[in-house]
Amino acid sequence: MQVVYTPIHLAHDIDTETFMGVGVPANEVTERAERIRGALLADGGFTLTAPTEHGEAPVTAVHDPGLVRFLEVAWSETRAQNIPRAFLSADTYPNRSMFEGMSAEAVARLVREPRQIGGRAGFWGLDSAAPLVAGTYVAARGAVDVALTAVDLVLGGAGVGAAYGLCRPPGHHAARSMYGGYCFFNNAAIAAQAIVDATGERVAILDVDYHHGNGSQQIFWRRGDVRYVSIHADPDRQYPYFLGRADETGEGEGAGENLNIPLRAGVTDDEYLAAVDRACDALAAVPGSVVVVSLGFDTYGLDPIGDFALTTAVYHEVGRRVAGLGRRLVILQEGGYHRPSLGENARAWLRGAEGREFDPLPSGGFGAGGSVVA
Ligand code: SP5
Ligand code: ZN
Repeated sequence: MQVVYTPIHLAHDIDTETFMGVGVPANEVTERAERIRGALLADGGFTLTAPTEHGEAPVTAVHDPGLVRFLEVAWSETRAQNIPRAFLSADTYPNRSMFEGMSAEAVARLVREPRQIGGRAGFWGLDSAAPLVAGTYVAARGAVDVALTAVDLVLGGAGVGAAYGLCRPPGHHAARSMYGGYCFFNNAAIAAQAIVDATGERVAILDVDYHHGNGSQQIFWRRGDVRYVSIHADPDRQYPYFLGRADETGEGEGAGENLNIPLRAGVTDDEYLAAVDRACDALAAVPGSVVVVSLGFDTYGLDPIGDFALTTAVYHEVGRRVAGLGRRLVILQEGGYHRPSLGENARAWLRGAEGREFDPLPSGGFGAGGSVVA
């Protein structure tokens, strides 16, 4: 399988994030992508491909141009104001209660981008846990190019059944006009839109990151041409808290095109596979030949921010079942924060998707084999 990768992600060099106002070691770090790259190279069955530049048009096909402009200048604006921070997070968010009692017209007039960077970050940002540094914009644009190059490979007519985009930073929390959750541009949504535009077919997104992909849901909420199916931690207990419930099914043309499968803490391999089968039924019902997969490994039992109990073996089986749909797959990396297992988990999933057996490394992926950084 071809793996689209670029070292540009290294520019998004994060060491600290904010959790409930406290600086803590960052989860979404460069080592994640390097671990996966190393393990796939060591496997021998994967070929690394560099992305090609696709420009801004596919980004603004999905995102507000104002978000793109904000992310492009956020770092330099922050430096220009002498803000002594290693990363940028918002000062004030436009909480909905600030406008309580006002008409929709008044709210539309008043909720606009301020001039000061702390307000602008609140206007465009979902939360304070998506650290933004000097290289963030260029890395986020690189991740979009990775996703779009994976689309090109799959649509290229060379009979490619699946391609994997090693996107970093991830994307599925980014909405049309919002970044957050370690995400800046929604790589999967941009890929899905590009597939719709290129093929005229309907497209489905399967999101198996531990978190609900609120951004992907928002972007396609009223769309009949892109179905969004997600298996994730119940937002009653987990980020993003305000979306991801089972009764969110889409509206208008998109009515019935959004399927959320929220799961309890401690979910086991068997329970998870039952959810995968439900999701696959919903995907099989979509006409069209391509499925975009938002692939996260924060569902792993040892993940530091997740609470599922999945094992490496289940990823092989999930990859196998998703490939069993008989669709071409554009597989894009989202989250997953237990660094020692990321390489093995990716190898297991992708080998399953290719119909190859999985031969676990003797070390279980931890240590020598799994942490090879070529
Ligand atoms: C792409 C993706 O997986 N984004 C996840 C964003 C999660 N943001 C909230 C993280 C909060 C982590 N808190 C850890 C506290 C453990 N006690
Ligand atoms: Zn996640």
